Amino acid sequence: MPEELRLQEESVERHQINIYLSDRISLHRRLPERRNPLCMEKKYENYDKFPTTSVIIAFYNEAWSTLLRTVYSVLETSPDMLLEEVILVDDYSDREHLKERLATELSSLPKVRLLRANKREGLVRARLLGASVAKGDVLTFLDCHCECHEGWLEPLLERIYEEESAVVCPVIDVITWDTFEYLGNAGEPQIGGFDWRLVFTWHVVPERERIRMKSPIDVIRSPTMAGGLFAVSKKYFEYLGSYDTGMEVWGGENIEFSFRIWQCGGSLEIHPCSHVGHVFPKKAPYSRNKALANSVRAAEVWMDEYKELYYHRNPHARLEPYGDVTDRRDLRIKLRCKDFRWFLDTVYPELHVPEDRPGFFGMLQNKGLKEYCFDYNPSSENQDFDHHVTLYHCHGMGQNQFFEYTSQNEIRYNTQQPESCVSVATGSDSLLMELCKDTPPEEQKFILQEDGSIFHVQTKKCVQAERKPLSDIFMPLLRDCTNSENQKWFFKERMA
Ligand code: LR7
Ligand code: MN
Repeated sequence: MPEELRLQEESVERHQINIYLSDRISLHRRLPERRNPLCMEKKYENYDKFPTTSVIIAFYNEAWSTLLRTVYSVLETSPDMLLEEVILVDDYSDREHLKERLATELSSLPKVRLLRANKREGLVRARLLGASVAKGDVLTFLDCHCECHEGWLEPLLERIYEEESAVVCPVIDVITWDTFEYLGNAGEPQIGGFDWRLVFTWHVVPERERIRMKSPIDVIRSPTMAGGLFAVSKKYFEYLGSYDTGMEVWGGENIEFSFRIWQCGGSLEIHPCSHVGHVFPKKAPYSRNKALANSVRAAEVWMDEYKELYYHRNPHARLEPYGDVTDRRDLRIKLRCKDFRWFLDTVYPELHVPEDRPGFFGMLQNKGLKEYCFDYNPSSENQDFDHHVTLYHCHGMGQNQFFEYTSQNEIRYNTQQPESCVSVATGSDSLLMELCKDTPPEEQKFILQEDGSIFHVQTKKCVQAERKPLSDIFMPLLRDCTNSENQKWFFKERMA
């Protein structure tokens, strides 16, 4: 059926999701069981005292079937007593099926309301529009391409019933964009972290947290949240200052809210018994160019002097206009929130905090081949470079050309998580990236000398910039030490 394939590809082109297939899957499908078996033995006492919830779903140009499946799954998996309403907020979509046709479809559904923004608000203000009319005790936010698993809601509301200042996320199961399979497993969920670019990351549950939890189905404390799926007491959300309304479109609000929850006295948790599926698209379906300014706002308000570590790795972020954050700083003072140092020490001790000593971080540039800098692409598809440092035109954008030379004599690539260190494989003359260790092993030790040479202690060789014969590829290689300019290096924070 080449015709069918073509239609599938067309829908992926348009939505970054195989909507052709989604349209052919029931809007009321049942999901495979993905919970830890212990969850099924859990008894909910005080069920009748649990807070009620308004489920808030903001959407922008979402496809019909993924949006409707989200709504039906909420209605079909949530106990009637606990579900106050489902509020859909149309963030100024322009697709035809989201106009009259959607309003008509929803009008026949109990508890469902539809609000429309008068201009594109972005997900933060769209969600707040929904929150402003919500009647439930708890606000439960979902993305508009989710499917709720049986029993997803009770654990979230029970936890907030126990502890009003807990913000609780479900386990996010993966629904694949191409086949719509519902993945996920009953094992231990992961928690949220971030790297120094303020990009959200997933981590295994650290030992200390496993010790704190009394059972595998206790809530797991998480430094950050992915952002789209969580429940929070309406009163507590308002107390915390809801969202930063200066954030546009997409990005950053999840990290900002996570910092704020912890620093201002709440807790952010994942409940292992609550599962919700989320369709992860092939790639971003709309422009997300406001994410940088949003992250800068988060850094400026919550990170104190640690914001410098962020700026070092995103030099262009310093130039980004991010608006006024006075109100948000005032809020931080009013709520007597703790500082970022406390957050790092207490909530996220696993995160390595770079030293960033002046003159020892940034682009690592060569003196002889002036335009060339250390460059590492962890996801390189080119087998030849897999896990190797190469040299590339210095671009001054931080990211994959950002390295830090530490007081432990490591050359660390610590922009992303997990952090890698420059290393040398036995018998090899090229530079290999390996995971950093607590104490650097011999092969990861380099001495950056006064004259700019980089001396590899174990092999007693120097790092030299070279062009690979018969190619346009440049690499740093270990050679006998000479005085040549190609063996001299210096760190530069940004382009002149
Ligand atoms: O301008 C916009 N207006 C909107 O109403 C842009 C988006 N939206 C809606 C959109 O239709 C969707 O319902 O906001 C919701 C989130 O947008 P997505 O689905 O494009 O975001 P995402 O799933 O790629 O991104 C994650 O990070 C975002 C950071 O801003 C938000 O916090 C998302 O909610 C969040 N999604 C999740 O946490 C689901 C799990 C993903 C992971 C990991
Ligand atoms: Mn999403």
